[in-house]
Amino acid sequence: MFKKVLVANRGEIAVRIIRACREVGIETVAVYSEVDRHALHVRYADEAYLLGPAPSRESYLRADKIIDIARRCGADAVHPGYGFLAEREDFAAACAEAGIAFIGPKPSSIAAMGDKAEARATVIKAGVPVVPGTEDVGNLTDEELLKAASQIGFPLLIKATAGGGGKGMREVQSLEEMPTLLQSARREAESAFGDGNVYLEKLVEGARHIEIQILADTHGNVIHLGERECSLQRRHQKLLEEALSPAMDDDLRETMGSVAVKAAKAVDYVNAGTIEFLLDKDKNFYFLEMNTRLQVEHPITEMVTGIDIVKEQIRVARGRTLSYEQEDVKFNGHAIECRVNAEDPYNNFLPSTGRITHSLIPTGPGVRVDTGVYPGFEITPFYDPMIAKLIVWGETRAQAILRMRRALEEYRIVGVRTNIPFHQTMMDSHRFMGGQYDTRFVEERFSMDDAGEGKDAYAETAAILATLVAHRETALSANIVNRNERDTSNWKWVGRWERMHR
Ligand code: MV4
Repeated sequence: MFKKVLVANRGEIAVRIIRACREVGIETVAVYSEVDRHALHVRYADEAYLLGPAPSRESYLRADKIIDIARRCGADAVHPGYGFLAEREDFAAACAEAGIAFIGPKPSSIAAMGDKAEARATVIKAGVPVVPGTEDVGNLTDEELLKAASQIGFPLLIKATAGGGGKGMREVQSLEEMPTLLQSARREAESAFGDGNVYLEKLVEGARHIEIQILADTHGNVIHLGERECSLQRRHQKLLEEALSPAMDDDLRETMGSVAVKAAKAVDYVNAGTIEFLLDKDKNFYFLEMNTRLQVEHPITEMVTGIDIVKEQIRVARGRTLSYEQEDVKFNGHAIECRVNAEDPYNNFLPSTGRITHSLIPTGPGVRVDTGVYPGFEITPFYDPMIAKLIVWGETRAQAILRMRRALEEYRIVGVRTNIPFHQTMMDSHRFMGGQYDTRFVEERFSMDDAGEGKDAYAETAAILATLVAHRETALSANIVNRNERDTSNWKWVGRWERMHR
């Protein structure tokens, strides 16, 4: 049993991890930077130690200091959260060397999935579908890439092997463009990751971003907890996630879930992880990459499965078996997460800094808010701008949307600008309501004045949602919902249903 866990992170995720430890009776140690002296994670922990100045490199990325603190305060384990040191194989290895459990996967799994070309090659061998592209690993020369490009065909994507987050990614329309774009992709990857290595994939257009949560223990048990729909993002920053996806059905979930389990087993995975897929219009799916960490959006999976993912992480890190087998995993209702960022949606999502003077946090049935800030806390430009995650659960997707609209209305944050108006506009968007969106939606088809122009628009939206709810609740609905998932827009079936009842 762990007696004491050091949480090597800050903000809402540090608070989330401390809460899980508290509930199972484990003492907690926080670490913090100079600007986080009064942060919530410091207040919630049993002990706290200063790391250094605000910049991450001098604080939350100081692996040496963190391990030293863990050793000296007698922590048995370190939880890295997400970001910072979470996917650094050298940190995971250094913890093990110091006799401290790393609450996450083995260094070798982090490394195997960290190199995206190697990850591709590994999962291909395990029979996981990937987008057609280069299959060799190691440093491919420009000459080899040009040759491969003609075979793959256009349009294609140049991706950085050290990548993630779209850095060093280039869309290529023709062979003529290749040399220039190769050069700029390599240059960007080199400056972002210190590694200019790239690989190629055919471009999949108009796809959705679906990710499958998996849990694995040290006894060879691997299960999946279903998917999260993460297509609503802007510049590779996710803004809103849903579980389950409105684009999936039970059969597809079972298929993709077992493929995700295969991918995890291919790298001998232990602890919580996420397999990212692209899902195209014809419901073909392709492995993209694996995130070898706890993710920001893990709460929506917790809401629909009832499984505490952080507690399972701690449990398997202690060498215990998972508390659940695949048959025990049942999905109930629908969950949505809105990431509340300190940024101005009316001004190109410009980051907003300053002191939070007042805040009123929504509560009530089906609402969960994970946050690391409070009135008096200052938002600085040193860390990412997410100040809270507003998570709601509803019996149906429509109920969840209505609940999210209510919670967003209740939310008050004074002192910094937030993207709450963006989320409100999204909740009123007819395309969102119909579940009809892909990864291009926010950037190409969505505008802040899409919905809610005047009171009438709101009344109309509410009426549509009420109709959706009522519809789901009739026995009749099952058939029509099934049909809609195959061939018509939700929009049409609401109209059809209304005409039927006139
Ligand atoms: C793709 C793709 C289309 N085709 N690969 C973006 C970041 C990296 N994780 C993978 N990404 C993509 N890879 C092929 N072959 C489209 C994207 C993509 C994307 C993926 C997930 C979520 C949002 C995205 C936004 C733009 C592009």
